[in-house]
Amino acid sequence: PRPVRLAEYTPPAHLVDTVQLRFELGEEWTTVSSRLTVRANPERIEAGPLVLDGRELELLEVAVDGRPLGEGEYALDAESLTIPEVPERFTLEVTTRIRPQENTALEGLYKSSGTFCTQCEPEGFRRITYFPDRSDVMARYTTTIVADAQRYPVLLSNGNRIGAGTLTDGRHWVQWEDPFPKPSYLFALVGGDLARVADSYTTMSGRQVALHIYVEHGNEDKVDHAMRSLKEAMAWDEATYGRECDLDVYQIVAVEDFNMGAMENKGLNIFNTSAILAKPETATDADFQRIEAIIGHEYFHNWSGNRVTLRDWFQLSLKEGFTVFREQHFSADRYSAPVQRIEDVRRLRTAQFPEDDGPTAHPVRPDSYIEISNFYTPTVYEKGAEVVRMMYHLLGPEDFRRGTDLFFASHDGRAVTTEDFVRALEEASDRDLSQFRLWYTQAGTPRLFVDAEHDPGAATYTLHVRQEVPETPGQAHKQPMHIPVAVGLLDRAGNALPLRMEGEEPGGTTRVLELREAEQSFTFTGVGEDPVPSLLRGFSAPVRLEHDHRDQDLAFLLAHDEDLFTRWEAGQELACRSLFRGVAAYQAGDEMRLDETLVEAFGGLLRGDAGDKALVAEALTQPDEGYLADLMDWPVDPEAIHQARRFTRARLAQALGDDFLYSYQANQEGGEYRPDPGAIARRRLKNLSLAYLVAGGVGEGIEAAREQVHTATNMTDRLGALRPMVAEDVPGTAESLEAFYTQWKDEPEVMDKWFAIQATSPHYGTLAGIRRLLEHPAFNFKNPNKVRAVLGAFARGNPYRFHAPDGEAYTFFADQVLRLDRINPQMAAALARAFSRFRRYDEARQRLMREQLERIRQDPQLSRDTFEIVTKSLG
Ligand code: HT7
Ligand code: ZN
Repeated sequence: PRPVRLAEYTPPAHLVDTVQLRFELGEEWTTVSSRLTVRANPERIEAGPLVLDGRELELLEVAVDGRPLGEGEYALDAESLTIPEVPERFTLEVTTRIRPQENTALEGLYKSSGTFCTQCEPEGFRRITYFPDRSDVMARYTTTIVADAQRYPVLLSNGNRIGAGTLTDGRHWVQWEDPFPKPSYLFALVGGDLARVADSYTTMSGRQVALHIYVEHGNEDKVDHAMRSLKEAMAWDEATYGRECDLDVYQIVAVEDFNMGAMENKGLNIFNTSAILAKPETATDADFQRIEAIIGHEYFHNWSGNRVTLRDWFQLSLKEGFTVFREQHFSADRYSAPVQRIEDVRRLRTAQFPEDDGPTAHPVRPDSYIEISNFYTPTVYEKGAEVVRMMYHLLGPEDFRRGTDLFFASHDGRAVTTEDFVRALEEASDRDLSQFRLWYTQAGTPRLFVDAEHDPGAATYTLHVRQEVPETPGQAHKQPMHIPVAVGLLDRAGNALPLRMEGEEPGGTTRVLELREAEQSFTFTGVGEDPVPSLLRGFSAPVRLEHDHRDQDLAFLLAHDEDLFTRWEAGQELACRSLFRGVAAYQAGDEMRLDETLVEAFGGLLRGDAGDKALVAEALTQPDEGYLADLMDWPVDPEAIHQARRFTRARLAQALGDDFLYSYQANQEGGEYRPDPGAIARRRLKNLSLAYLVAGGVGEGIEAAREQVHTATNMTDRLGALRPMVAEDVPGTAESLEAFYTQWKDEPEVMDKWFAIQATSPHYGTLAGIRRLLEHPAFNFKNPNKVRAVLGAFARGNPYRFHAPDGEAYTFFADQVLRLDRINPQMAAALARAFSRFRRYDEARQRLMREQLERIRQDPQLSRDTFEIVTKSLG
């Protein structure tokens, strides 16, 4: 397949002003009739033939200005319909037939547990009807849906309901009109027998918006949290960005089979059930928080993505990076800002840094793709959000807000680019972002090397900073980037020093250094005694930072830094160093030892009366095996990492047994479950303590876990006990797993957790164990949540077993990729990424993984999605 390139972008030859759609939803097939008003694009000198996208469609009829075309008057191939001769303006009528019930790819119109639903982003609309399926063609849609009244009493589309009626054959119809022009990727339709939970919101200008959430009957008791979150998000966007909801009705529908978390279709969001359904008995604190974040994310898209949309798919981060930033800011305001930042950074480091350092690395604004569905990546989303965050801090909140106001006002109703966004921010501030733009076009995570020099005579302190942007596929030479590095200095008593730079007035205790050159030095004056530097406060830029802090400095920062992020960071670094000493010992066949500095630092955290328990819990959380693998020099040794991590965990638990027990007991609470920040933090610390105790084989801890798994009244506590039991396989685990299954087998979201904790356990997630899980009656290969819970969790969350040296897991996994590729190419391509960084491993593992990649590549029916990942991985 030929790649699509940004450099080859041309405006559409034809524009569509209005679209009238009529769907007849049937049990075997669905008929789709469309009526479009089309005109030549005045921006193009010559419009030429009309070319419409279409895939897997059966064309029944095509007519121009009411006249049906004969066979010689148009041309059809597997991807398009071309009409060579068309007038300047005309109406086009097209009738197609599709088979939603056979659509397992979950793109276009498909059926999920008896409900018709759509997923059109990025290129699903072309699986519904022939259309210029590109985001710069924006039209007004009117949609009529006809279906059996009993099976599908609920018929929904974008916009407002403008008509309904019944037919004599038992069918009924509903008509919807969307007043806002939109690209086809935001079209949505739902038909099913669903329950509706209704509420309403009064906007800042006093308009009433009806809020409707549709779920399967029986799930009505699981939407309170989503509804509350939606109203919070609406109020937040008004207060923070001045953005008001522009709709009369905002609808959300939950479906079980969905490739991602949710979709922001105009006025009709479609959600994966896992991103919406929650009650204390079935959802964890993390689920409650994730739901709030996703509800917010999709709602925020109503402005960042829908009102102002994308010119082309290369601009994807314009909506996704910006919207993730908005979502993270919303969550930070709702819970704890430092903890949110830690979680954002953890995600960036575990998912995006490896991508940026591997064969599928690409810029935040990519410049070519084979299959756009492969570009919904951590780089476009999370790194894209970091780029927006850096601009937010460079401009400051007021200028940034002026910039976004200008952006929304000047591009409302248009399809634009990341460049338009940056330009609006520049115009609204006095900032020059020319060099900063490299963040959009240069791939690779910059590395910063910092050396410090204290001159006691002159009372100066100088930071020498060097930056390197690594080579990435297709980008051999990089230019120096504009990197904001927030720093502070601590005196030996742990106080933050007021900062003053040569030739400047004294400032506060945090200073943002703007790095623009390959090497640069920054000198602070009035620094009498040698300070401890606190670098990259708040993780002010998405970079890998290297400095030569001593372990004692890290422990000191962990105990004293005023910046809570840097405190956590120091603790993680301390833990990583200790783990890598363990890795080296394990590899050399020596005895592993626990570092006293780590024991003291962790003990101090547990015993200290640190107000923010959530932060203590974050600091006590071990870096995961995948992150350690990313940090390790070649070759990654998954076994040594696993053993060192396990050893450290167990020994820490034994050394600090009393503290963990105390923390476990002190953070118990009775009363009603509430997912508020304080209660979440206490549960987190309690269950983290429990997990350590179980890992350390502390009898009282194991007893407590066995009891808690049965007596817990909420899923956070139940899983908080079951997860460490399954990880360690303590006596009684098999029975607890069985009891859990019996209790929750009818709750698909809970079963996903049951699968995932087994798939990630070194005891249950062996190859034989994974095979058993795939054969389990509750597993369903067509449901992406189940595939993620078993295969995704195995590859990502169980590197020790996935990379077993015999390579059998690789063969098995490649078989599953191929099997899934026939059913759902997007999911198969996502799984295939598990092999993409095979070059990071030893030669034997490399050979084994390469064999599997080649075997997949040779499959004659391989999808474009999986082909792209596999060929790029092979390089
Ligand atoms: N904008 C949405 C993207 C999405 C998607 C992409 C490819 C395949 C299926 C998909 N479902 C949703 C999600 C979001 O970022 O809000
Ligand atoms: Zn999004």
